[in-house]
Amino acid sequence: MDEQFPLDGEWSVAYIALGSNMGNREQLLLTAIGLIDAHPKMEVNKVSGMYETDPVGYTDQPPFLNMTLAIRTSLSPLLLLRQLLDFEQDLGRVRQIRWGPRTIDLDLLLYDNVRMDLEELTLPHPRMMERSFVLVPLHDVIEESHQLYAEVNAASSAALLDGKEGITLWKIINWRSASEPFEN
Ligand code: X6L
Ligand code: MG
Ligand code: MG
Repeated sequence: MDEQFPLDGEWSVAYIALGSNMGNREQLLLTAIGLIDAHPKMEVNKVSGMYETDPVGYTDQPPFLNMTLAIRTSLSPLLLLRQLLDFEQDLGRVRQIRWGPRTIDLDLLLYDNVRMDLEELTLPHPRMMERSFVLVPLHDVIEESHQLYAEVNAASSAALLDGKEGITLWKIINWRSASEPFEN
């Protein structure tokens, strides 16, 4: 079953989007990164800049902090997704208004070059290419070898040049010294 994928000993690269617009946003993001890295089957490889972004979808809510991570994982896509949802619960996520404020949101964007379409999980994330608050931080961390690299690069550059997207770099954090968020 799913637990047999990936094969023993194989690690995959996954990209995760983080967002917070309730409570101590920066601390919540840092705590989430710490939980992910502490998991025996997940390792944080690269951390993007932290961006403050205007809310989209449901706009009558406070601004977000958004960022993305590149991780290595030996979990399958579905088990990784379920672990991320568990971390959201650990960090006090309560689902009230659809698209409303949240302490933490952890979205699985990409898993290697996997494409899948299940009720529980679609990869790549079906709406990521339309969301500048995802694309701009993803551009900081995505590997050149990924098949969506060129597309992410073009879309994020367009969003930033455009300037109307309401995305500003808030902080560059140091995740150990391993992160080189702006090597692209
Ligand atoms: C029309 C209809 C246009 C719906 C856009 C976009 C809905 C994004 C939901 C949409 C639409 C979303 C974040 C956010 C949310 C976040 C920022 C969502 C889910 N999450 N805004 N809005 N950052 N800046 O992480 O992404 S709600
Ligand atoms: Mg989201
Ligand atoms: Mg989500």
